[in-house]
Amino acid sequence: MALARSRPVRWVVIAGPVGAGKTTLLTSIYELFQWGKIPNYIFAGSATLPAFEQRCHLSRIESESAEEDTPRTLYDDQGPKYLHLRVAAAKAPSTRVDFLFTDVSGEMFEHVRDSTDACKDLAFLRRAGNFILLLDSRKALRTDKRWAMIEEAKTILRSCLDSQVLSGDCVVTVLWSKFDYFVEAGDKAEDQAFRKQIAQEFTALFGERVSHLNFGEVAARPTKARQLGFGKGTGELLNGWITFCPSSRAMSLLPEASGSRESERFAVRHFEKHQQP
Ligand SMILES: Nc1nc2c(ncn2[C@@H]2O[C@H](COP(=O)(O)OP(=O)(O)OP(=O)(O)O)[C@@H](O)[C@H]2O)c(=O)[nH]1
Ligand SMILES: [Mg+2]
Repeated sequence: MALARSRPVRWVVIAGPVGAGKTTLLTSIYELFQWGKIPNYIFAGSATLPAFEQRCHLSRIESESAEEDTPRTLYDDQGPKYLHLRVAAAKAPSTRVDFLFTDVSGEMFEHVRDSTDACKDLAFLRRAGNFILLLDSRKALRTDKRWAMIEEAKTILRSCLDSQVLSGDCVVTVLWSKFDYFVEAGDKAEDQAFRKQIAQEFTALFGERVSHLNFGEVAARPTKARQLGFGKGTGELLNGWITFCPSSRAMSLLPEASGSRESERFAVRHFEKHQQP
C-alpha cells in the first residue's frame, strides 16, 4: 500500500536549537504508544519503524545504566529525516490519522535563524500543519543563558514568518521542553512569572501574524523529576494535534511537480524504502 498516495498526512515540524529535546519528544510519543499509555488513541502503524527504533535503541540500552540519552541528530545536507506515525481512535480503530514528523538537527534551525533564504529552501516548513517551537527549560533556569535561548527561539519563528514559508493557518505551539527542570527547582513563583512574561512577549510579537498560537509544557524524559512519569505532557500534545487541525492542513505526501530538491523527494524516497506490506 502506498501510504504517500493513499491518504492525507499531517505534517508536524518540531523546531528548536541543538539539544532542545526534539528527538526525545518524538521517541517518547512512539514509546508511550508501545506501552498503551496514550489516552483515547492506539498505535496503528509506522512506515518508518526502523527510524523510530534506532532513535529509541540508545535510550533503551542506557536505561539499564544510570542515565538515558538520545543520540544527537546529525546535520547533513540530505535534508530532514521524517518519522511517520499512524494512530487510530481506541473506540473506532478504523478512524485513523497519519502524522509525518520532521526530526531535524538543531543546526538546521540555526541556518533558519540566520537567514530567511535558508528558510525558503526548507520545503517541509511550507507543509507544516503544526509548528512546535521548543524552549529548553534547562537553559531557562540559567540566568546567563535564558535570554539568549528565548531570543534564538523568537528569531527562528520570525525568520519562518518573514520568509512566508509557514502557512497562515499553521498551528504554532511554543513548548517548554524538559519541564522537569522547573519542577526540580521547585517551580518557584519567579519562574512561573518568567514563563508568563515569555508567553506575553511571544503573543505581542507573533499573535497577529499567526492565526493559532498556543503554549504548553512537556517533559519527554523527566530525569530531573521522575515522579512526573515518562512522556509527561506528550499525550495531551498529541491529542491536541489530532483534535485541532485547520481544515486545509491535511496534505498529501505526493511530491508536487515543482517540489524543491529536498523534503518532498526525500520523503517519497524514504517511504518507498520503508513501506509496510
Ligand atoms: N531532563 C530531561 N532531559 C531531556 C528531556 N528531553 C530530552 N532530554 C535530554 O536532552 C538532550 C537532548 O535531547 P535531544 O532530543 O537529542 O535534543 P534534539 O533537540 O533532538 O537535539 P539535536 O538533534 O542535536 O538538534 C538529551 O540528553 C536528552 O536525554 C526531558 O524531558 N528532561
Ligand atoms: Mg535530535
